[in-house]
Amino acid sequence: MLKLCGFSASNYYNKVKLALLEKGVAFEEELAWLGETDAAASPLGKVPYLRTEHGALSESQVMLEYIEDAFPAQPLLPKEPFAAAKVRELCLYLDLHLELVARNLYPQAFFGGKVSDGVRERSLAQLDKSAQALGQLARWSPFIAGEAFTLADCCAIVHLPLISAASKLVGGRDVLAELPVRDYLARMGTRPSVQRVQADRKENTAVMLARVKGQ
Ligand SMILES: N[C@@H](CCC(=O)N[C@@H](CS)C(=O)NCC(=O)O)C(=O)O
Repeated sequence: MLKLCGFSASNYYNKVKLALLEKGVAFEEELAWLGETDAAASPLGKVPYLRTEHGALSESQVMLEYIEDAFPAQPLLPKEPFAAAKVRELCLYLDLHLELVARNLYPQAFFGGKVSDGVRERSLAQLDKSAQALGQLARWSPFIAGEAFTLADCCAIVHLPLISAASKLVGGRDVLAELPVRDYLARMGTRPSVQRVQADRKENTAVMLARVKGQ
């Protein structure tokens, strides 16, 4: 059986967990905090990683693609190649151009640290640009790529709240304010998969923050 490794406070862990739940693929969870990961499975020490019967995989997007190929029932990518590419494009914008940039702000937003003025201003400027690009690509009708729940929703549901929160806490404004994110997340929040992920995230975040404080 697939084993998803990492911890439930992690947005990338939850991206993969959402795909597994939405597809109805059986999996187990293996708790691995940062600093306690399996170096053979995740060479950069990041979470999540996925143990499969063939070996381990790192990088959440690679895991989504593997799960999609290995378990084609309940597809989360359109069959038509161009439509599938548009979903992948959204995943990349969400992971690379939004979440990875917002991540620069997390030390101050969530972990009691401080980011330099330069990092804050550069990150916010890049986020403004990327938010505009997301506005151009996203459909929100009712899902982020259109009429069906796709891999892009797995990215959006876990990343968008963090991007809004980090920009508000560090920059004083929500870089996603112009987009219909609140209604979208409320819609997605009615799905059992999302409710399970949120409940596990809340529980695990309390443990994680206690660990960080104790260090
Ligand atoms: N590109 C990676 C990003 C994963 C990632 O950054 N995970 C965070 C936890 S949410 C992490 O492991 N951070 C520790 C580190 O980067 O060393 C993926 O998609 O899996």
